[in-house]
Amino acid sequence: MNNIIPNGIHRWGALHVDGLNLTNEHGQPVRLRGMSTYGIQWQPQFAGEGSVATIRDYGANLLRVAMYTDEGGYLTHPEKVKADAFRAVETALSLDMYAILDWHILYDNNPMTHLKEAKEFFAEAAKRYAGQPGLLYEICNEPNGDVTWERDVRPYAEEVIPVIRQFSPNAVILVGCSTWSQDVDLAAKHPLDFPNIMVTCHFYAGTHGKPLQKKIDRARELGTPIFISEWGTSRADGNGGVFIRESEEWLRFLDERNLSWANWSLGDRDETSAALKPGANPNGNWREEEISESGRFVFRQFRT
Ligand code: IDC
Repeated sequence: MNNIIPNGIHRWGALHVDGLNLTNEHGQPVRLRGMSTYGIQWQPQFAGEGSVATIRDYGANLLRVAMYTDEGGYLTHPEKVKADAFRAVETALSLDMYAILDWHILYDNNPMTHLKEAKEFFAEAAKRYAGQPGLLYEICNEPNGDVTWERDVRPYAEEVIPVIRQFSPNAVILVGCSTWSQDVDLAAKHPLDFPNIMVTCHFYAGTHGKPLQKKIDRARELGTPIFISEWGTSRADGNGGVFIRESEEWLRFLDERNLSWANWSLGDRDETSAALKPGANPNGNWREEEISESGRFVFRQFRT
């Protein structure tokens, strides 16, 4: 069958978390690597079949669907944005790729602000995808500002996780943490008391280096499994660089720990973190000149 890949849903089945590892349904450690969409409210066209199948051909087995809450996202146009997010998820699943459904908070710093909307959204999504082994849930992209794990993020997760588990009892759930999902060490001191949970860490190679790597190792020493659900070859503002040498160092770090990752972003915005050049064909099969410097680098990394 055309749509089966060696590291996809058909072979690996439902994923679980075992200690620090993400494992397949047979308990073997596995790794997801792929791309995050750009904000789905802005560029849904690059989450269509042509584009996603092209990154799969490059070796990706993961698509993260970044559904912004703010900035013209879900909270402003719930039906339209939700439909685009679900379509993107289903495109990836139909291609045998794992998908992450990401509640992409950003300028709306505190996940608690829209707890009610998050619970409604994840109830609907988890019901829709009940029994679907290929979907992971990311319940808050990047808490930031005056937000702490213990006061805000953990209580938020304690409300949202049971909502998802009610319909998808074993789904892997990814939880962001304070300082734009960098304070993994602080989260690890007060872990969530649920199975199949990973804490996300996000880095941008032009901004973050050794200190953040130390935080990851500290969290892991405390027993917290980490998932890199977003990273960029640029600075943290999505531009500058491209920082190839720093990205290579980071990827070595991730390889040594078998950490899963999604790169920001599968889109054609005019910024260095975008994998595609402005005007790239949404149907995929890109010519070399449609791919950015970052894209050329990242698209080679899925198979290494
Ligand atoms: C950036 C986009 C940029 C957009 C900005 C605000 O690349 O075009 O104007 O968001 O919406 C993150 C966020 C991610 C950011 C990215 C780069 O999760 O939404 O995208 N970044 O700044 N965290 C750290 C970096």
